[in-house]
Amino acid sequence: MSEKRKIVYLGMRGDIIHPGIINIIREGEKHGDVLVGLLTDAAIAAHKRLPFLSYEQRRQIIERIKGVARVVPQKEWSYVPNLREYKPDAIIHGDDWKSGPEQKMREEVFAVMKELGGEVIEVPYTRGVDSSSLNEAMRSIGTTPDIRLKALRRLLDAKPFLRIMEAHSGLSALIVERLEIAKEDGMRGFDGMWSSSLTDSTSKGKPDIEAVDLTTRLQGLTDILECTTKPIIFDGDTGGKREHFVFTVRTLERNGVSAVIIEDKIGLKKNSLFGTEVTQELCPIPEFCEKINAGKHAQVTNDFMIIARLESLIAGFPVSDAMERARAYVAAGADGVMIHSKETSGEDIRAFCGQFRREYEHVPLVLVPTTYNRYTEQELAGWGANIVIYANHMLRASYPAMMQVAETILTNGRSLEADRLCMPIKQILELIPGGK
Ligand code: SPV
Ligand code: MG
Repeated sequence: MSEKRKIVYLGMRGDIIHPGIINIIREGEKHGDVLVGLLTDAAIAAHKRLPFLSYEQRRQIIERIKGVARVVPQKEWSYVPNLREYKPDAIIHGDDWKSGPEQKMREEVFAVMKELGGEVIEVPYTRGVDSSSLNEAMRSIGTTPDIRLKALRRLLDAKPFLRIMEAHSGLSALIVERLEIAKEDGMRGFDGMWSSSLTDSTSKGKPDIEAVDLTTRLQGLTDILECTTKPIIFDGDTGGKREHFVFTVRTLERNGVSAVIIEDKIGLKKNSLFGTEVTQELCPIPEFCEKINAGKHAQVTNDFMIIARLESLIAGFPVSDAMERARAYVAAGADGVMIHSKETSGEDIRAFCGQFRREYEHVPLVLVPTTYNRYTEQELAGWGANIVIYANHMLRASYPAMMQVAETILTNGRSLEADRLCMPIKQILELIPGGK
């Protein structure tokens, strides 16, 4: 009787297949049957950008690679839970984890394999073809409207909490797209972008009163779409007339925008952060429900989201009014709700979140903590929020920076003193590849 084949565990994302991965599979095969632990979206999303392909699509590809005996989901970033569950005879990994952020994971894996009486096989890293550098290359290729559109729902499924940042130009969006900082628990970045009516209007020198029309806003959005891949949530203001909103939905959807948020106000829209200093008239509930419903019927895919924004607290009404509206809007088909307030205490928002979560465990809940910004993301997530939007910070940051430089030049009658306030010329030339 032949000896039972050994099992060799190989954890992977499986989004980008390259010779380095094939090499590891081939090496693994020499030692036994290769069991691929394919990382789920949720396992990846907490640490890295979401793969371009869904888990199912990735599974179908990996299963058919010669040398792969079986594919199982790896639901955690760490290999350890699967190693304990499948008890392989060996785990195989590229030796690049000897340094850098994966070092700690390597130590854990060695400890577990020792405990299980198994072995760790390290394969020399294939230079120049690792997933991270290919990821960079993919980013420069871009994405498709379909992949981008789906990304928000996939992220909501994969992560309990998303961090969205305002972008009003290609340049500001590039920062949101690329910036990552290292934290103890891995890399931290933004999950997507907010296309804000306030910053789109302000950057055009116009008030935030729906005076910048959709066509104009889409021209700006196109710049963002062209240089980024992350999902976009569009500030749809009041959504306009119901008969017009259906076209807005289709236009956004066709462009790969993931969601539109519309607010339940009527009349001349004024920015919410004015609160009751200005007239804020709420839309009758049935009328707003019809608008949501018309939008839901107009969308072509199942992935596009229409999020209903509750302006009760902005207009001076109590949490109970917001709750009544939330119930009606969810029943009308809203894919999520956003609750807004200009109070700095956050108490009204916290009260709403508590009540909403008691009634709706899973409906996505969006917060825009511009005024109650003392609370951390962790605290807001604890209240039940799924999405936090930093709604205007990139534009607000740029204004004082530009003012300071302009003042410095005026004061000195030359730009030498302003240089230290500006990005170096070399940096601006190299920021966008392909200029040379
Ligand atoms: C925006 O960013 O345009 C918003 C959020 O709608 S707020 O300005 O707070 O109303
Ligand atoms: Mg707005």
